[in-house]
Amino acid sequence: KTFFTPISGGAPPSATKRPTKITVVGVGNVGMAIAQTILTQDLADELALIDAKEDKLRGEMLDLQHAAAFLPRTKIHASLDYAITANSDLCIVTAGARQNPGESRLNLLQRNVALFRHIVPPLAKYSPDCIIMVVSNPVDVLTYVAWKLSGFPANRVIGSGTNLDSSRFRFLIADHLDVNAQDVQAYIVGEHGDSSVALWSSISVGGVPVLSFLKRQQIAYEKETLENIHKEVVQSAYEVIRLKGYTSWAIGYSVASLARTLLRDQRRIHPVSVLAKGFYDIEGGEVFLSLPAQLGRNGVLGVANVHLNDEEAQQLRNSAKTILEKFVPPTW
Ligand code: 6V0
Repeated sequence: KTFFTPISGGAPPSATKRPTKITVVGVGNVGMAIAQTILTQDLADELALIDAKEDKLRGEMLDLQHAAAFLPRTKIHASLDYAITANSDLCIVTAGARQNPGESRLNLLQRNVALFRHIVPPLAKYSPDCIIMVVSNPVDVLTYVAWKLSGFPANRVIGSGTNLDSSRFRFLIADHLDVNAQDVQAYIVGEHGDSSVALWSSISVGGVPVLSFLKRQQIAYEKETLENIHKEVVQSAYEVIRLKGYTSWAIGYSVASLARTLLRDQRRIHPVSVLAKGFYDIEGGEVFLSLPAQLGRNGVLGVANVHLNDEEAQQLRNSAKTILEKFVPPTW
């Protein structure tokens, strides 16, 4: 039954192009912020939602569907069954156990690895050609875990990494210099978390290198102010969580911007968690951490060779070591 009668000689309704499909696993605060940003930005024709809590899942699906009159058209499905994720172009994993009071990060990691064993293999089975984007924490280690569990090539497994940290960094620099954050080119790389590395030497605003500008203008070097900005970036997630209980809006926009670059083949450079072995003299095994990576329809297209000074290069290697030390590889 169709509402309209096709014009004679016109293509039948089924002969349209394959829909762009995104799956979001985990409909908590982060998953829903990502889902709603994807919808408002018209990034997918189909959105599949997966969670372990049936009522919450159905409630969130209905709530989004009821906004259909105000949104671009997107078909929204939700189920406990991974069959609904079939033929996704991008699968975003936000499911995660929360840290219990007094629980070590290592224990939390082991619980999340157990959870990923139930999530990643079915995603890979139903969408063997998709790109997997990991958001759950600790994101760098869990991206490695997703890579191993999926059996995918490394270019198709990406962690949201320091894309969010870099956005916080750009906001704070923009605020300090009273410019637009979109004109600030600045990267935070390495671990998403305490050992992240701010690449001060390559920051520019509107093409003007910031550090040499400040020096030339004989504005006090402001090293302390700059270091405080990085400290504020590292602290900002803790602060938002202390104040409102979780973070959601910024990670929602951050991941939606990654989805746009990937699915629309925008070839933009984002600091995201990638297999870092062999880049920037990072040694000591297979480690995922954030580097400025060019992204497109095939996932990670390459890693930009940003010039790091000696201090930054050393900090990046230390960050890799920190991640490797945190991680006790499970037996696959
Ligand atoms: P939340 O609100 O507790 O949501 C987690 C969701 O996962 C819940 O709805 C659970 O029911 C669901 N879930 C649990 N187990 C499963 C399972 N086996 N299968 C499917 N779903 C399951 O947490 P929130 O949304 O606040 O955070 C999610 C994750 O994102 C956490 O690990 C955060 O630490 C992480 N973040 C990562 C960020 C980044 O920049 N990488 C930023 C913010 C949060």
